[in-house]
Amino acid sequence: MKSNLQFDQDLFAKLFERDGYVVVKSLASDERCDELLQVVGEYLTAQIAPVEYEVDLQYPGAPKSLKDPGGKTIRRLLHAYARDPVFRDWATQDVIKVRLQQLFSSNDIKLSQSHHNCIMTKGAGFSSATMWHQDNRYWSFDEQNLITVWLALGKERDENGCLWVIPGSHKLDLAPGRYDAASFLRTDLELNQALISKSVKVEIDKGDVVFFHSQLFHAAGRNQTQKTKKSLVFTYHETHNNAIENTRSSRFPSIAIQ
Ligand SMILES: O=C(O)CCC(=O)C(=O)O
Repeated sequence: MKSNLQFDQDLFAKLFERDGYVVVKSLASDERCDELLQVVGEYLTAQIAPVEYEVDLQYPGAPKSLKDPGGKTIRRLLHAYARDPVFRDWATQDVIKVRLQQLFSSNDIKLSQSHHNCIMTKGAGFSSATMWHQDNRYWSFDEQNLITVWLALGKERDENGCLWVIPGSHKLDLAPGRYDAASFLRTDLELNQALISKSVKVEIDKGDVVFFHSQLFHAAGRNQTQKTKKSLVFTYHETHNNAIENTRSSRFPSIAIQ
């Protein structure tokens, strides 16, 4: 059997280039996921800062205030890299590094601590939906070429708010009028509706990883189940691709992962 360090590099890069994302099944072992889940559970139960609540974002479905029922539902446990060695260990694993080196065609890669870098949660009962966007709405870098690595710590299905993506959309260059004021795709436009109709859901299991490009359009629904969905999410960039000074992307130093 092939180890997770041996894989068809050409096929991996070709799929990513064509679709803007690629799923690797069982990249993290059950044991690793359980270890991560144990620590995530502790941070979630104690609500250890820094966290982002659903109310902070006000995405569709979010409670209106911290005092409302579900108001203290966490959306993200922030600063995962600095929080705990189990997260750092996963973020710098060779199985991730070799794949990123393949996708960036470079060995000089850094992890951004400024956004994502989190445990993304979809709470049972009080979660929100994320509208269609490219992650470049969050990023201010010299080049719009970042890659997010999303590890599922449990089943991700449509009913618990899995990712949806528009394959190949990372190559699109849309006019500014296609976006709303918050840089989400406007759903009132027929052109955007046609684009969204090409979307596919990314249903994955515990230990599976999605690599996706920062230009890829993606979205996610609410969690309609009774179990909180948890994913560990880091974003990487080439060393020469710097965060623009005095932006949210440059608030924390990136970490070299070679
Ligand atoms: O789980 C979700 O709602 C999607 C999150 C997402 O796309 C993001 O934070 O960029």
